[in-house]
Amino acid sequence: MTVKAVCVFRSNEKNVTGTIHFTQEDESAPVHVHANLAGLNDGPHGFHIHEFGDNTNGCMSAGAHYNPFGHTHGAPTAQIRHAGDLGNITFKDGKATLDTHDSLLKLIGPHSIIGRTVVVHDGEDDLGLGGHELSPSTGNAGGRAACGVIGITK
Ligand SMILES: [Cu+2]
Ligand SMILES: [Zn+2]
Repeated sequence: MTVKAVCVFRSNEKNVTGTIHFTQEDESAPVHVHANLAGLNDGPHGFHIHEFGDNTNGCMSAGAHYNPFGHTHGAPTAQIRHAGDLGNITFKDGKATLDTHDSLLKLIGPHSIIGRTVVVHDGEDDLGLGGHELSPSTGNAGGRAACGVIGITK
């Protein structure tokens, strides 16, 4: 049975808005991710699922990248990556769209991302290759510009 989820970014201090839809048709299928965001400066911005659906202290409470298998950070196309690594979303004229399928994300089963947080960052994710001390953990993507919790939808 198809499971659908949605994450909404709204009314934060940086005026970032947008919606991310997730769809998974069955437990072994890749998850379709369709994001439409607005409000950040043009260029690539790190885009990840973080572990916790906790925004108590803003996006910082969402914890680290969702990483149920104990891997290092990487590109969404890399063999070794965090499950939550969606790479970058690129803004042009203040808007960004991402439409992709990801085989490590799940909406069904023990590693579901429902109830976790999507974060868009101030800077670019170097996909683990930048040589910075933070590259293997966060891609050195900078601050957390906006976030939202992933919830079930119909
Ligand atoms: Cu992140
Ligand atoms: Zn990561």
